[in-house]
Amino acid sequence: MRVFDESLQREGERAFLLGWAPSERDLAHVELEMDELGDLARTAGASVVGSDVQKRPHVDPTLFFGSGKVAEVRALRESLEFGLLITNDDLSPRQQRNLEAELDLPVVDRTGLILDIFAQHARSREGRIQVEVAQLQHLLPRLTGTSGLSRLGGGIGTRGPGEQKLETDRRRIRNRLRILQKELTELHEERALHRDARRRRPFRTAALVGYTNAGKSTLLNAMTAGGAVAENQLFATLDPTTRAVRLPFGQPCLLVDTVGFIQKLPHELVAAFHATLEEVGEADLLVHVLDASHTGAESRLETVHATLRELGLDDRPLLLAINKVDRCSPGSRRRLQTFQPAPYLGVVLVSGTTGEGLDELRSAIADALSRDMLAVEATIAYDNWKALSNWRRYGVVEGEEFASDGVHVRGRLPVSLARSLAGGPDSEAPSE
Ligand SMILES: Nc1nc2c(ncn2[C@@H]2O[C@H](COP(=O)(O)OP(=O)(O)OP(=O)(O)O)[C@@H](O)[C@H]2O)c(=O)[nH]1
Ligand SMILES: [Mg+2]
Repeated sequence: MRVFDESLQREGERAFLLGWAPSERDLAHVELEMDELGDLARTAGASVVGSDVQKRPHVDPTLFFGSGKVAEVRALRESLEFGLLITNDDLSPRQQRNLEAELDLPVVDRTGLILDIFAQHARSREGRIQVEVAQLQHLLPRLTGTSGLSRLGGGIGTRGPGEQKLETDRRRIRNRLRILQKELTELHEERALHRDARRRRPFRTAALVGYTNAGKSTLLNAMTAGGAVAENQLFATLDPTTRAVRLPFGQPCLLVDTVGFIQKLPHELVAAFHATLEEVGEADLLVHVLDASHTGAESRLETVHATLRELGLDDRPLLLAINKVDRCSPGSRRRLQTFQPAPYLGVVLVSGTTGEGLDELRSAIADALSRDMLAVEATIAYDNWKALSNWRRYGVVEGEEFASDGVHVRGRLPVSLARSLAGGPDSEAPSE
């Protein structure tokens, strides 16, 4: 067990963390998860007074933890003066209720904690609704009264006015869920309209993805005019932010920053944030931002891959931006320079705070985005200035020669522009 004295300096709800490891072998990664749970608790505003991990092959169906461990935690309440227990694993509604009764304390599980942080950080209308939907869905099965008796069996405490109130509460929640879902659908349609408008312009989009706190918003700010919230907190960003970034050949690209991933990302949240994550789904390229200074960087890399798979985004072209290299020793930098994991088109070492590697990252993004452009060679008449300026703007100009019949241009163009230059059937120059 670990006891922290940070609580002496920090104000906030005093919380104790409890985790579970099925065997000795799992202890190391559970300890990493416990560190992260501490960060989550602090982000939610709690002060962590201590933590413990129970080793036990199986979880207990009624209490999750063994009754001995629960008694131990109960005994610690006096000396450590905590008013909240946070568990690293998700509890069934029944386990949560039983633990609360045994400990005479509120108990929050990992999902509940993440939902709380999301509720504090959601800013946009859509973000707030998504969080409320996830919270209500999390709450609904927990609204079954405290008796723990099944409704079919009936019995004392499950009937009468109490039960009626419960039914009313459930009905109210379901009604509220329906209203929220309807509003989400409307917002979703609105967003689709915006996206259609954007699609008509041949803007390319790259999305920054990665573990929470990896430095995505810091990178977005460093590469663009800024304005995204970057903080040493988990889930500082919930709402997508889109900014234009200039790439080396001058073509504009939109850079999207959005919610970070985390291990054991609650399913309610993945589902709830599907709409927000659609912005990522629309991207031509994903830039995976990895915090190189974190001890668990490798497992975080895996978590991000797993989350991308879950979201059906693992077929997208990927770049790896290894961030916070300003914190790395020369030795680990050298190792990182030769790091070439399979799915990535390129790997760049960057620092969002010192600006190191940002030019390389811009070039890597430009290269990756121009891969699916068409190679084109054409002569553009001098009176067709618009075609030339569109080429410079949205494509890549590799060579330009001014001749008597016009400008001979060699380079790459997005398919829609190449067609319009050839006067093809779908030709339609992008309107400004
Ligand atoms: N030393 C160092 N710190 C960095 C770097 N990039 C970001 N940070 C710090 O890391 C913390 C998290 O940065 P954010 O940009 O908010 O991270 P994020 O990935 O957007 O996080 P969420 O929005 O919470 O998912 C902040 O305290 C940043 O100042 C870097 O290159 N070097
Ligand atoms: Mg962020």
